[in-house]
Amino acid sequence: MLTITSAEFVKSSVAVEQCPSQPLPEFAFIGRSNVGKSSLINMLVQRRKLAKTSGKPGKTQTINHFIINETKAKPWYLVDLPGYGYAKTAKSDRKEWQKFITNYLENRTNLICTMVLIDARHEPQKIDLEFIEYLGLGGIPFACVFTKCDKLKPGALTRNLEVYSSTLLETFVSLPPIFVTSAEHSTGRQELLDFLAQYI
Ligand SMILES: Nc1nc2c(ncn2[C@@H]2O[C@H](COP(=O)(O)OP(=O)(O)OP(=O)(O)O)[C@@H](O)[C@H]2O)c(=O)[nH]1
Ligand SMILES: [Mg+2]
Repeated sequence: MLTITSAEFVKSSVAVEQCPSQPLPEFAFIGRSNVGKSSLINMLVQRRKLAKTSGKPGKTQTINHFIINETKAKPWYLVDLPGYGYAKTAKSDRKEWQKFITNYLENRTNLICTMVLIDARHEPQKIDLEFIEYLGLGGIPFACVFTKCDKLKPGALTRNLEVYSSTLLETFVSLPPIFVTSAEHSTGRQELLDFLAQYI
């Protein structure tokens, strides 16, 4: 089992070239604006205010590295990425976002796995499916993490997960690793940490 002893902000970058040069194992969190990326990172490391969160979409605008120390292994990074699909973002800015993030995802050599966050309350959204397909086609390792599961009843959660899985199976031959989380209740924390621990 992995026991985190400290988690600290390292730096914000606006290009992959600016990211920390130490080649430590790295895991990135991505998904729609407001899906709960920053909150999930805080939940994992049990620090309420490490990654800045907001009720308004578009809070995280840079690639933010956090270094995590634990008892049994070398340090590793968690990376908070800006969200996609924020309706108020101008088209030209969206193109910029794409370049900046795809460049990171495709060229960050120590990036081990990208966690794609999906709001558990909704049916599959085109923007998420397209992003997942992009990762799949590019051979970029990823896992799906459903967020905000405290906001729906167990029956609805099960149903949404089933719909999501069958939608993914229309494109993929097998399902990626799937996690169900709540940053409010720390649901899924141990499962996610166990998943990361395999690589560390
Ligand atoms: N109920 C509930 N609310 C959550 C959960 N996770 C996040 N939220 C809320 O959702 C809002 C957005 O959370 P953030 O963590 O800032 O989301 P983000 O994906 O980092 O957003 P951007 O940085 O703007 O892309 C905040 O008001 C959080 O409190 C959760 O598991 N349960
Ligand atoms: Mg954020």
